[in-house]
Amino acid sequence: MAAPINVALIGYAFMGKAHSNAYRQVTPFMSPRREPRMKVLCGRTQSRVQAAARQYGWEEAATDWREVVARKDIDLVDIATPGDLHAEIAIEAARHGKAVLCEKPLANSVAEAQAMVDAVDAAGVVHMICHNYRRIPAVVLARQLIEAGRIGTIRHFRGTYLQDWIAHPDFPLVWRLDKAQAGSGALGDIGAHVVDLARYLVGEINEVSGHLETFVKERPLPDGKPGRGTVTVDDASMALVRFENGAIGTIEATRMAPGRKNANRFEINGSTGSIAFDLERLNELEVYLEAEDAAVRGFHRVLATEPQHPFVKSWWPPGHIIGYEHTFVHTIYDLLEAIADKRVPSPNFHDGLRNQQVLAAIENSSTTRQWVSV
Ligand code: SOE
Repeated sequence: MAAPINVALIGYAFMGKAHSNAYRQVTPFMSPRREPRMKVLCGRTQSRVQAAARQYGWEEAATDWREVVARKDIDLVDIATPGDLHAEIAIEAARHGKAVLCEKPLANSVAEAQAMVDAVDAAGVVHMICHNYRRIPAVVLARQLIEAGRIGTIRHFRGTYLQDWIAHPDFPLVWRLDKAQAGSGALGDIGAHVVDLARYLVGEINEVSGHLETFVKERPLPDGKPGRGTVTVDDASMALVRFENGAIGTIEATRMAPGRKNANRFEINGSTGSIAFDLERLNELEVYLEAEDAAVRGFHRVLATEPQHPFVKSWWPPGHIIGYEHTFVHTIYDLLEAIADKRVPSPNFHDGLRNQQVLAAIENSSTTRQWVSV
């Protein structure tokens, strides 16, 4: 692959902004062969994509993604569109031999996710799904502690992702509330992150009992249009889960928790200790270890900002905290390294497919009111 790595980003809303920022911030850390070049930003509306390209630092703006993914000078296609376009774009990009990064959830259905996996495997291209929370130093530390056996055999995973941005019944019917575009609601948008963390930290989920609810069934149409329309996705989802390794868990995702802005939290209990994390305090990991002296034993708040914590030493001196945007910088860093080394990083489309199967099982279980195997 020619140096630098030429990137095309499709989608310029919130996630497109986060990815753009990451390409800019990661550049000084990359060796010349691994440097990204922000070639083209693609979106539907000419005037808006042009403005975004200027603001985010892209060389060109385009409106036809098919033309963009076919370009010979593009190496990496980054998909940050609503879910209904993921499969089509990723499959076409793979067909043209491009590396592909795709936002979560991988697709709007298991069939689409499977087709995406088949396409990248057949083309032999590098692929990754953007579960950025795997690259928080405190979360990686949690995994390291688990892998080293510090909390023993895992028994419980308790994961919640709580937001409140649609709690008001007059919040408009944006695309994220439309099944045709988003695939599902809180379940796919934020529950997918919890499922990913559960898989990353504990292991494969093999059985679920799911419960979905849409509290506000109609909302005002967006963009000032008159009237109300039907909400076709869940506002909230909950599931009991069983892991292959014998652990049990709960996974909850809601956009209807007033006051909870972006509370992506988990607690894991093992036979000899526990760990807990909250994205709203993302530099910290709470750790309880039975092995510690009984007199001082208790939950410790570990600030994961020391040089030995993953990713941290590239940023600031010890104790200087990092933020949400760094989770994307770390993700893009690992992706660019993988592209230069011609290997598939993690999490990738195979993880995205498995995640999609768990989401589908939760939805299916909610409909049938039965436990469903994944
Ligand atoms: C909106 O709910 C959202 O931006 C998600 O789409 C992201 O994946 C999550 O990280 C934060 O919330």
